[in-house]
Amino acid sequence: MAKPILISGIQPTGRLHIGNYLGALKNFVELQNSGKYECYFFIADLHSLTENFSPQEKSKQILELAADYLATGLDPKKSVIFLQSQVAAHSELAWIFETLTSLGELKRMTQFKEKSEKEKERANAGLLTYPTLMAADILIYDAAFVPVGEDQLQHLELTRTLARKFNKRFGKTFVEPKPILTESPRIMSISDPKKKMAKSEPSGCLFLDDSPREIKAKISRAVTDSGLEIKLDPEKKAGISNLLRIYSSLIGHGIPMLEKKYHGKNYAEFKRDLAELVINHFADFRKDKKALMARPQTLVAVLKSGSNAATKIAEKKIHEVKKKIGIAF
Ligand code: AQP
Repeated sequence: MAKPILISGIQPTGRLHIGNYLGALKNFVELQNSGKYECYFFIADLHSLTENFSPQEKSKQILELAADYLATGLDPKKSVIFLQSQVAAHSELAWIFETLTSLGELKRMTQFKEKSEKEKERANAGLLTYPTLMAADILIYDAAFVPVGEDQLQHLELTRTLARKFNKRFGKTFVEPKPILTESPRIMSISDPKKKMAKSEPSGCLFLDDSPREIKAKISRAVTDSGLEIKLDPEKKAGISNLLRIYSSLIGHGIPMLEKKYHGKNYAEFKRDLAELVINHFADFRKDKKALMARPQTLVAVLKSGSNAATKIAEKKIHEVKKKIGIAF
């Protein structure tokens, strides 16, 4: 029997942080290695153009994300790893979806509201239509599952709505995808634990390739409350709760076990152990990423070969879609 299809992507907008890892990438690798799915993982470069960028910086960010993918364990022999912009059918389908989506639906999206707030009318239109491109990324492969962090659930719901809307109007064409969330779908900023850790706020990020010195310094500075107890209480102890979540996700044990272990111990001891854990957890990653970045041609070749494979599937689907809506013969 054919395996269910699974797809996800990350934007090349800067170094990955531990929220991207625990909310998404770690799970990508585990799902790939489970052997239960036919996996597609892409670099969402078109989405990333909605942020300010320079061309040189963009090329570097793409290669760096390809290195992040491979260094954390994504494997081109097991998954199709590709660059979104190299598969033209994503953009074609996104346009069709834009014509099926109301302005109201797009304006209600939290990400659009947050990201366009500062720029108001000058915010680029791509920020608004981002979810229709995301729907195309997913639906074009008939994906049944999408591993994402919590921040993307609203967009995924719109994707499901679009699949239903299209199927109702033009006949069964798309699969309605379901999200797969991790145990830590929302890692918070270490400098402001009420906010999500986000690449656009680097001061609150623990980056995967931070040096051991940086990791130690950042974790010891991480904002916590003035209390003494090390226990989960996201309301009153947001900072410590966030650090507990990071710790427990990295060791794969529940938080109660950690609360027991650190009963009667102080924040400094807990933070020291967490820093040690993070440093060791990403030691191989730092080494492998450095080696991969020294071979950019290998990274380009992986993306080219994956993009060719993805194009074959996506071309078939866009042709089916065009026939359904009466613009292909
Ligand atoms: N803080 C987070 N906790 C858990 N998961 C997270 N993700 C992002 N932040 C967290 C998940 O990581 C995947 C890739 O994210 P992305 O780069 O495509 O999108 P993003 O949300 O724009 O990333 P950032 O780092 O949060 O940057 P900005 O500053 O743009 O907001 C997604 O699955 C996402 O859910």
